[in-house]
Amino acid sequence: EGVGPQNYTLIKLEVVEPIPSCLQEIHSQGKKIYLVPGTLRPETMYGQTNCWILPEGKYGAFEMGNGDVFVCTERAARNMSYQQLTTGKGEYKCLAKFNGSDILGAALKAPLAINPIVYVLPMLTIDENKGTGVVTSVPSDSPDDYASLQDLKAKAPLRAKFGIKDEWVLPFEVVPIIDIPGYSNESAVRAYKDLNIKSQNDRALLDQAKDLCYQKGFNDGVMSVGPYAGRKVSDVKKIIKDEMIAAGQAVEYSE
Ligand code: A2H
Repeated sequence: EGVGPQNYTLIKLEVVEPIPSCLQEIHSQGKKIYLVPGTLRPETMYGQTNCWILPEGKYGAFEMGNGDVFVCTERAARNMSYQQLTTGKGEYKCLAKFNGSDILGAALKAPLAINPIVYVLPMLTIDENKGTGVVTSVPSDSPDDYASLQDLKAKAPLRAKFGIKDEWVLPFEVVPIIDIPGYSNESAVRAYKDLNIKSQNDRALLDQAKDLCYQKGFNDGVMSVGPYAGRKVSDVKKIIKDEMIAAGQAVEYSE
């Protein structure tokens, strides 16, 4: 835990057909359902390849003030209720409760993503007490995401353990979105290889890689996709975030 509040951007990844059974009743009422990962890197959303949940994590579907339904931890929904996101202060209506494993393989439409559809996959290192308990995966720029995706790609028994179909994982390649001159256009992949990281459980090395990529990405990164291609990350990060919020693709959240 750091000092002071952490300001996240929650990205709205819409659950689309086939709807998981735990969400079917809500969907049949015509409501839009979103997984809402918290991110510090809204400018990387072009490179999303999947969305992570904790399989044994407890999640709910919560009604927001504007009629949207957000899938996240109850803890996050409670925090949202004090940030003008739900129907009233301290009030958050839970429409369904389920485990992360119940939504594995759900298909999502992720805003800005070059991949038209991404899938919900298991990440075993998610902290249920941070953010929304949902994480969007950008393996080009996040070492944790790259390590977790590599684990699933390389280990058929891991996929089998969680009932993950090959087609939810294997076709998804790293999407280069930010060039760091003199380093890499896939910084997380470079850091993973340089530090000889072997799995999502290499916590100390992943923390090192994460700091390195975060610093380099912000200080030296140049967008290579989207309307701001050629512009520095540090100059367009806030613009991209504000545009997503204005377009109804994201909301602010802090804790
Ligand atoms: B970031 P901080 Cl491209 N458990 O988003 C584990 N990790 C979580 C989480 C949770 N409950 N909630 C959020 N996160 C991840 C993008 C990204 C992120 C990139 C590069 C670095 C990066 C795509 N994943 O984070 O502990 C989310 O991943 C490195 C700082 O609150 C979120 O931003 O500082 C970040 O950790 C928040 O980390």
